[in-house]
Amino acid sequence: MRNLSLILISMALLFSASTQAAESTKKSKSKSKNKAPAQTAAASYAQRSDAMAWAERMAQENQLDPQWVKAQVAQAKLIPSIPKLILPPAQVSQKNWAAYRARFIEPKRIQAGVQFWQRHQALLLQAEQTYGVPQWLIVGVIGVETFYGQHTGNFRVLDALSTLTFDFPMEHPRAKERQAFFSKELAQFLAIAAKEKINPTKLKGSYAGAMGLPQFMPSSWVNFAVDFDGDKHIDLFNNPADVIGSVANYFKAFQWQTGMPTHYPVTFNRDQLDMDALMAPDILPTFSVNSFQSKGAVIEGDALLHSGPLALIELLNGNEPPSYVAGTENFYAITRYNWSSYYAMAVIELGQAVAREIPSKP
Ligand SMILES: [Ca+2]
Repeated sequence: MRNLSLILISMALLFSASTQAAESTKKSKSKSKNKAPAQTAAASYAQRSDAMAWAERMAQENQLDPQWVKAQVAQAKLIPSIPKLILPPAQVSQKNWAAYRARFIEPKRIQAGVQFWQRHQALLLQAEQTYGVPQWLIVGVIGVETFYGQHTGNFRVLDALSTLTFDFPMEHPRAKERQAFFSKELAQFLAIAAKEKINPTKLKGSYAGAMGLPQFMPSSWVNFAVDFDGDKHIDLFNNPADVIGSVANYFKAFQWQTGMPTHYPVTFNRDQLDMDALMAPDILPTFSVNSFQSKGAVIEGDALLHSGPLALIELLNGNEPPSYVAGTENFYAITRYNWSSYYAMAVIELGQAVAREIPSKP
């Protein structure tokens, strides 16, 4: 299992694609009595002694100019909707793979994926050759995250991360850990802006601070983003080479194994299935082909020749019967981008649906 910050990154990313609709709904309700735009009413952190003390401390820890850091934090504004968005939903709706799938595996997104692939064919091939990560995976991730750059988020990242650092809702079940996480993300964000000489107020992202076409959190940017076109800058907003190379590098860093399938079909007779044992490790691949079969899972063909461990992946379909697949270590690797088997499956199916539309070359 990975560390907490990755859980939090992925939780933030998990909701990145769906937050804008929720946000606009909430905004229109809360503003019904008050026509003023949110920015007018928003409190600035310039007057907050805790924020200024944080800036001082953060500048020292990261060898940044304290005056510059304070001047940036002073421009940050509280976004009142964000503390509500970060709270777990009051009612957990039943998971539904069929509904989730329909949001992502649909003609418009596939068509945008085909255009993205054709436009960036050379870069995708170069990334595959450099990192051993298939082109369809890179295309699938960017499509699920941001619809190929159409939905990269409309919050100023500086405001979003400042709000989650200085005004994190204390009623959150893991408030202290998450606030500490976002404090580090804000520090990393400012370090990126300083290094790239970007005005931090110009960068927009999700309410949790995920940025650019691949929706990298600042810590992911610092640790995994690459300058893939060699222009001495990393730009995940406008530079397709850096975007494509960074996604591929991320999966290489999380042990993507070149050539290994992500999953195999699986069937079973429920009476002969040791469901408790198979579900115990959740999505972590644990069972050899032999032990998977001895517990009642039925796999065929190539799956029988698989040499690594497998996991029984269950995807709920609301009131309909669940879907199951046998997930490999590469399926697990995709969940390191976002801790959700539903997310991983959507990335796989979108990427492969796009790939089927790309004429294969000799
Ligand atoms: Ca670059």
